[in-house]
Amino acid sequence: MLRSEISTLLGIRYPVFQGGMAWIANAKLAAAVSEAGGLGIISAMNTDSEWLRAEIRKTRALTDKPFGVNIMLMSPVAGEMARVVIEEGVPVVTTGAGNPAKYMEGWRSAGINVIPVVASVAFARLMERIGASAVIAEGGESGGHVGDLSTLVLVPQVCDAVDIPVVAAGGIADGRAMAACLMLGASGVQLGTRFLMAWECDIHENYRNKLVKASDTATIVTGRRSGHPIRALKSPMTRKYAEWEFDSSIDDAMLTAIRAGGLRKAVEEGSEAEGYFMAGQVAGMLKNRQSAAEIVHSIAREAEILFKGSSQWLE
Ligand code: TUI
Repeated sequence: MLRSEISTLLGIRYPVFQGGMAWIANAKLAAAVSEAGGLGIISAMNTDSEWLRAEIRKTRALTDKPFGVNIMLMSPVAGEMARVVIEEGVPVVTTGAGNPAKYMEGWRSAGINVIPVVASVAFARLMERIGASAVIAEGGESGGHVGDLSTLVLVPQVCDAVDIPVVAAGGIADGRAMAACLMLGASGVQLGTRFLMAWECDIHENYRNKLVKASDTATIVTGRRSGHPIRALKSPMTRKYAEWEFDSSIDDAMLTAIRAGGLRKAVEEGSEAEGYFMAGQVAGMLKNRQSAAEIVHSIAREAEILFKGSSQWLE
């Protein structure tokens, strides 16, 4: 049985978070992960704050275990979502793609454990200073919004820089990567892409078929020009986007809107032409559908076996 600071802090059995994937991570997926002993996370990206309120209540009806809500800070409705998590007494909030400073006091006085995603040491230090309970150090292998550093270099540097627990994310799909991240000093891991294979994950079958067919080099990062780079599966849409990026007649706001709309078209419609199929570099490792519980349990079990066998490296 793995022991970790983050599991104790949050009252979860396995230090395995399910990433709060925009348009994807709903009550059904989050509750299944939490019920299995991990930390399920609902994305606050979808539609409006009443949708979020309903998903939080659905999650509570499905599990009595802790769960979280992810707030994507670039979203125009982030402020509304920030209020709903307080009103609904959500135990854990993770944030992404920005600085949660203006919400921090409200969340902390409501007793929420705030766990921001960070992509650099400086930002991790700042988050610790303003009261984060832990940070998620996410390397650029991840899907969606990405930072510059890879997980292998980001995680140990963040671990050295802060005294709060660090959860590793980006490029993690199995127990080998989990064990490696714990060895780097992380207290837990967060996985997004692998949970796209869960039976409880409602994405269009075209999205899943593309993931199953994906190879190690199947993803591409676009949007560096806008300052908001996004990793997704290569597709007609990403190819077009890569061309538009070099077209000065198309402004940054339009490019961001195209991707936001493209993610919904991928998830709900499976649109080959217009979908933006966000996925991490682990896409090439996904083959089988499994339940969320099988995913959580197998990753934790694999990591445990590796730790037990790790004395093989000693003479
Ligand atoms: O947020 C994510 N990944 C996402 S959000 C998303 S939704 C979307 N986004 C854009 C267009 C269309 C849809 C898809 N994927 N991951 C968390 C994350 N946060 N990764 C990196 C960061 C990050 C980067 C820089 C956090 C903070 C930061 O600096 C903040 C600052 O103010 O310096």
